[in-house]
Amino acid sequence: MKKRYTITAALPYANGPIHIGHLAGAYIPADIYSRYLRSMEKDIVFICGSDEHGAAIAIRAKKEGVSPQKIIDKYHLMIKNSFSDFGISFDNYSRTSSKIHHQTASLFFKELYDKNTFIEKETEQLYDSKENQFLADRYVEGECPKCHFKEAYGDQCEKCGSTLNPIDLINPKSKLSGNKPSLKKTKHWFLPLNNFEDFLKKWFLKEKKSDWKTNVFGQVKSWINEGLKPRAITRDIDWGIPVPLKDAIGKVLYVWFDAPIGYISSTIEWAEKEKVDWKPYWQDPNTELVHFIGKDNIVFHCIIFPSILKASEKYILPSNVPANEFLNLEGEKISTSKNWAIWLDDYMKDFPEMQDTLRYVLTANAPETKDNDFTWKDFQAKNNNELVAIFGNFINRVAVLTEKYYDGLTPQISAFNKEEENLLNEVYSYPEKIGKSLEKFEFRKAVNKMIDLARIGNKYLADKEPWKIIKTPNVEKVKTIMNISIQICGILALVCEPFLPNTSKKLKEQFNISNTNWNSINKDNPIISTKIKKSNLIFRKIENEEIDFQLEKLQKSKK
Ligand code: B3M
Ligand code: ZN
Repeated sequence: MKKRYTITAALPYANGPIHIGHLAGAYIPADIYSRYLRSMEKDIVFICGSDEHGAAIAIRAKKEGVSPQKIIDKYHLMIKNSFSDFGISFDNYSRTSSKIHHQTASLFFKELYDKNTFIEKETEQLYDSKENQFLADRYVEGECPKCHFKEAYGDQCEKCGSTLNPIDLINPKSKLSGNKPSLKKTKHWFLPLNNFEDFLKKWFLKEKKSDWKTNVFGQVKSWINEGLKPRAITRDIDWGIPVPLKDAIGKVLYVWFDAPIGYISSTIEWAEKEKVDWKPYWQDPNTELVHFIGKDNIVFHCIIFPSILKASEKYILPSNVPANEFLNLEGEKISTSKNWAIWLDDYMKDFPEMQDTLRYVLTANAPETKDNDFTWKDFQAKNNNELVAIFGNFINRVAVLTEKYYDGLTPQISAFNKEEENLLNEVYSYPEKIGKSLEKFEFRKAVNKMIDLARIGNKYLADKEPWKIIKTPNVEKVKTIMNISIQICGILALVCEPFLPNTSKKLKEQFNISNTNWNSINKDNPIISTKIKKSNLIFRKIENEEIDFQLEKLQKSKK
């Protein structure tokens, strides 16, 4: 029976395009991990979709004078295409405006309501009397009472990650009219997180979480120990999933109640297409559930969503939430409003066919345990000094020399000497070495091990200098050198797949490799083909002018 995994990546808001910070934060790590699990022949489903409710979309629609539906239709498609361009290999990419999600989320709410999970309470909420609208979430901005960040939202502070209630904000201001809000009574349904404190303490603090990242564990532990309060999970706005209760007309589910349930509805949608049962992926205790997110979503994935799943008593809980920190750009925070970002569709126009280079750089300098910085100079250096000069150079020399000496035919070798056996043992240990790092969500370490394998191949060829031996009586030795080098190329073709899917495809094609299972290769069962194809460069150098152009464009487009 294959081990089953449900892998989710945070549902991006459908109110703008995707930038490199999104890729580095959640989507590339999630894709690397999912591709690795597939190559280990696990039973995995990799799930995502557009998050299409919430104040941010309604506010953007109002600003642009269009309907929220128009906003989400535009960006859902743009986002879906960007992910596909960069090889983010979801098994299903859905959207929370779908019927199946409205049904799933409504049923989920009703089931918890019927179990008396929620508290029904009339409270005073912030109200914009000019716009005649209650102000929740991103409809209101103010100073965070915890860290005093000046632009905290009504439901969350992006700086310290705390969840907030709008009335907690210091000097709140309506994002619609800019006015100071008044207070007005309204009824909402609250999730009594305080009732889940014992469950969370046991599940999160007592049960084994040694393999959770310290930045995640520390943040959640402090929130649980601070004490949890009831949180409203309904809203007085007209964009979202209507609350399925008679006395809730005009109210919708809070976006952070419905969105995580979007992982489940996207799985149901996938299972219907595949004609399989979705339940084992969400309700079998042997299934591993892993959420890939950015650090600003930790509270929702480690406290609120697990409490909702627990309340339903039918679902598994996440085995891990390896949240990444933030990626900055040229020393500044990436900002959509200031247009300080590298948008994926722009990157594709300027660097067509070079998605793998961006995947490589965003993995090698991923903000795994602390915020990190992306610079165009570093992008150029990693591409030219590592992908071109080490990886590409090695592959190219092996293909050119095999073509030149043996018409592309792989020399068959029956016996290797001790030194060669040791080298083969070392190179065949890389799939397991890389796998071990991936299983610990240490993607930077894993990709560095991949490039180290290319370094070993490059050094072996440079040390052995077959181009000198070919003219001597010891010409037979060249056959061994090329055979070993071709085997290293084969291993690289396999282990680079999670990081560089396009490159892996090209190498498997060039070296005639059909195998994908990392467990099935070793020096007694070598990954080698009889004939390899002529070389075409798998990476190209990036010139200084290209980088100067990008830096100029970035500065010019800044708002
Ligand atoms: N839509 C993304 C964000 O906060 C948010 C994630 C939902 S995952 C269920 O940027
Ligand atoms: Zn804060």
